[in-house]
Amino acid sequence: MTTLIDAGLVADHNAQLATRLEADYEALGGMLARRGQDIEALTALAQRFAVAVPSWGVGTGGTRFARFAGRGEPRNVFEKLDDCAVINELTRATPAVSPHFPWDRPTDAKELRQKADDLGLAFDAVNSNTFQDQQNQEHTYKYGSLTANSSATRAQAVKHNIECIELGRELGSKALTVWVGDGANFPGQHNLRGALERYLDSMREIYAALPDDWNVFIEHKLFEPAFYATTIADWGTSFACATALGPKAKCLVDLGHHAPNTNIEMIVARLAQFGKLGGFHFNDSKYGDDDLDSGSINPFQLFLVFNELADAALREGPAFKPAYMLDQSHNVTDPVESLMNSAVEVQRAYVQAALVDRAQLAELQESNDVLLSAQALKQAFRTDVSPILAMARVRSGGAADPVACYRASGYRDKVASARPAKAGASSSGIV
Ligand code: PSV
Ligand code: MN
Repeated sequence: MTTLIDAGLVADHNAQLATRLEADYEALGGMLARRGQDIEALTALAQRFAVAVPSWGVGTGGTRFARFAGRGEPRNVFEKLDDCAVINELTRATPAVSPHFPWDRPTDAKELRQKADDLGLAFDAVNSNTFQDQQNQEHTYKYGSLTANSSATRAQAVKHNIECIELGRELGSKALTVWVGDGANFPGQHNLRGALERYLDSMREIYAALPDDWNVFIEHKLFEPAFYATTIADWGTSFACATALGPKAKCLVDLGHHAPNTNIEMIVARLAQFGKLGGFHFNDSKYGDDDLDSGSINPFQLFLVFNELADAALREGPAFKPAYMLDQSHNVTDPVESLMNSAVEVQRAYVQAALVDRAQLAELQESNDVLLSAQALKQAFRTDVSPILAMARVRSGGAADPVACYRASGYRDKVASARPAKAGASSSGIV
């Protein structure tokens, strides 16, 4: 197995922080014990947590105005995997990568799988891309893909999704995520019902190509690129489509894809209740689909999402396993740092949600004790579980402080000289 960050460097880094960490861990352990909670059980829980990294997230993103390239950006899927491996080596919370095709299409899937294996990585859901035209593509997606009026365009988009399934099989993936930007920019542009009927017809063909042990995740998004009526705009449409398609179809919740102030945790509860919660794209936002780092704007919302997930896990048992993935665009930060930070923030919300005494909360709710019910959640959210997360990382072979250790490793400088920027290349990152 190849490691990209020197194990000795990580050990030195951890040794430097050990005294402080142990003191903080002990203090937190004492406080939790007084609340009847076992810090060791929580640390073990944190060690089991995993969230997948989006291959496109390791490139520098941009907006429709500009993209400011970063140093040492990965130029192909192999280099992207290296960056993803660094994130996992230091956080020990991201053992899988979610690839995007055709951006990450390998010439040899076996070679790519071997490379991932060697880096200790697996592949999570594969993503199709029919929201932009590729070079030498026969039919344009300018007016839609799976919903297009043209049957030839729809067939081309269906074929691409089926190719993604094939590639995903070779990589050991078990799910396909379908997000389409299809929609209308002007009233009258679309027959709203007709577009959704065409979407379902196309999705039925894709669904039919799924292996028995696969799922297809339907990702909804309110707007962009369509600014008037997006075909799969909300969780209701996503749920209706997943239901119409069958048991292998589930809904994917990207935290940035809702109207401001939408109660996302309630959507999570609804989808879990009806067995249609497939997975997540975690990120944060202030205004729209900003794709900011997870937990950077509204960490309480992230906690409340995990509070619903903890409730669902208790009700559904081990079969309840939504896919956790990040989906962010890093425009002004080092993508490796942002992704490490986000993985830790999602893990933090997961552990904080486990602090809630669910039996006690149920009693408070039963007796209509509104104030103490709210306080039960607030107390968990206010608890700083950082020592648990750091201890979990150290015990799993990661870094007590992933960003500090990453900076000390000089990885970015190394890749900056090994990966000179290619003129005009922007194969990585969201542009
Ligand atoms: C769309 O905004 C999205 O959230 C989908 O998941 C895409 O696959 C991804 O971003 C990258 O464009
Ligand atoms: Mn997404």
